[in-house]
Amino acid sequence: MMATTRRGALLGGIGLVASASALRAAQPAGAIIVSTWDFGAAANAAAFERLRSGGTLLDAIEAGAMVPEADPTNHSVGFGGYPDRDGVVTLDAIIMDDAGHVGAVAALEDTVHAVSVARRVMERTPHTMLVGAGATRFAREQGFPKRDLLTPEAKAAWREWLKTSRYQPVANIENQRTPSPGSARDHDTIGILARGADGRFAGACTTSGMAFKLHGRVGDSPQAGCGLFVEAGVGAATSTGVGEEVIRIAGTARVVASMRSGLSAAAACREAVEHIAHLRGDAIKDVQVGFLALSRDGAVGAFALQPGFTFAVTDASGKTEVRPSPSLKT
Ligand code: SD4
Repeated sequence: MMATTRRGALLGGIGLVASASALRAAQPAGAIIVSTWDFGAAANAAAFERLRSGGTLLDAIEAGAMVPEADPTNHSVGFGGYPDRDGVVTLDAIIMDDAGHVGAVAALEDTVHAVSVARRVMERTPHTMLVGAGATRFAREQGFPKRDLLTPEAKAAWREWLKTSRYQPVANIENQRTPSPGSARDHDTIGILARGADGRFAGACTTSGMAFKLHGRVGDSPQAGCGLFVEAGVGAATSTGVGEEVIRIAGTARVVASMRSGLSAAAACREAVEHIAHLRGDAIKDVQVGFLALSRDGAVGAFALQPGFTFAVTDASGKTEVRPSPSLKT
């Protein structure tokens, strides 16, 4: 089974090399932007606007990711994100294009726009990822202002959490913008992908990770091949949910490899979710993981472990639709 899949991927890869220009010519014109969760709609709108005003695909992706980062009511991206168990907000982010350019930061502190710092890592350093104190120092050196990310509301939620100190991620908390007082509120991430009218791809993923995590914990989001993967002539994929489960299977690298071997974006996302379920059995009983993918023909696919995952799709005319993802469990 594994051998067949691998051979399929290999053959798909060879076919692509031979016919990359033919594939590009077959692509429908027009850009498409997709992102995770209901709040992806606002991010897509910013990305679309940036593209329309002449920005590059990377400019658009970055502008989109910056929207939830700056939103204090979004409790797990950037400003207003929930802290770790020591009360410190730490951010993970990545940005990537389809020409092998990638930059990421993990456990970044005191900086609102982690995605922009990730872009600086990509464009101004010989590295692909900076972490912790090094990432934060780099942000200051690059002129990003120091800002305390812990809002009074997030601090109060952390104090409440300290009473039980029970670490238990809640599925689909991302779409709960105003959780009831005292309820568990833990994680939120935006993964945003775009295909330009020229058929090129770019993507970003940014998060404050799982709330009340151990200090120093890094999730899937900033890791290429886990929270995000982009490949020329094939497509792009991003993930959300409990990062540990995505990292175990190098989730988005797997989704993109499946698309390379001929699966549709939807089937590739489903295959990755099924693999997690098969691998983890009861351990993922209440866990949410969602994948979102965009293929070279502009098709959008998503699949999640649990019902409740949603994603936003913006077409070339700027029309945005939030859609529910199919899921393994019903
Ligand atoms: C993480 N995958 O840090 C992220 C969390 C997330 O919506 O996606 N939340 O594990």
